[in-house]
Amino acid sequence: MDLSTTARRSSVAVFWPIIGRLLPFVLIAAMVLVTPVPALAAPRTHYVEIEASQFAFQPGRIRIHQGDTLVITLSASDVVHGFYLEGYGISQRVEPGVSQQITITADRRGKFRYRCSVSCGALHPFMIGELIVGPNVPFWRAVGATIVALSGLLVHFRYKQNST
Ligand SMILES: [Cu+2]
Repeated sequence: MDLSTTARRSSVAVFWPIIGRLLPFVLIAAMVLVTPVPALAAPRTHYVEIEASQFAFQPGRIRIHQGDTLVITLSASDVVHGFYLEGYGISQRVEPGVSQQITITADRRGKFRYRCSVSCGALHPFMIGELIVGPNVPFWRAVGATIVALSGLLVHFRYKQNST
């Protein structure tokens, strides 16, 4: 056996055990990232000011996650408007100069339209906005993958320490 073969052998001998030790963690991390998990709550509270005017809500789109709390301060800048949130059955009338507070616990996932519920003029039917309640999965996947990666490193360095 010549020298270069020996060198190659030993580098392979060092390389494979490391792969062998880390592979389970790589696989677990991949599983954590891919496996669907039920949405878990990491609740946040969002404060949003919605201004209703002929014939739109500002903002017209709100994105939150399941489990979050949404606190809306609703105001009307011209005439009397209404805020009706489909799927949550929330309805609130708002008069100019008197803002209203609406608190919503986002327990249902999906897209929910909010519309004006007080006939406020010609284009009243088009006064529509959208609340998007997304799943909480990405956050927990990131947490899971981080934990697995850290334990992998820990085991790796533990082994290195013991072998020297
Ligand atoms: Cu209106």
